[in-house]
Amino acid sequence: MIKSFLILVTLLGLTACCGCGGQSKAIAHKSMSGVAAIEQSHPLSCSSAKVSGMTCEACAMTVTENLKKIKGVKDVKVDVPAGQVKIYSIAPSDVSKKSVQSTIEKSGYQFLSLQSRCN
Ligand SMILES: [Cu+2]
Repeated sequence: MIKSFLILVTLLGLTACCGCGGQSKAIAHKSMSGVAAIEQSHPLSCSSAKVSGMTCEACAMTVTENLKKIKGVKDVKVDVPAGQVKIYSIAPSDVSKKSVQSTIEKSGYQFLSLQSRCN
């Protein structure tokens, strides 16, 4: 009884961590399917950032939306548990450490590192 109550509190806490409420999940799912829509005929370059502080899909949504404002960035894929953010852009030079770092930090999370490849 006590255990299930704690789990419920944990779930509620995670859902509400950005103050986005219950709708954030549906929105996040929409953006995730967008990754699959990347044009296969014209491969995008992928950069990978390590980010600390993201805890739920609303965090992922915030980071995704803000990174997409960087010129040349076509898509963003966030792995919340891994703290990894994949940034897909037309050219590798579209994604600079400076722009990614300031965007992550303005979004309210901690920027750790940026790699110019995803694997
Ligand atoms: Cu969150």
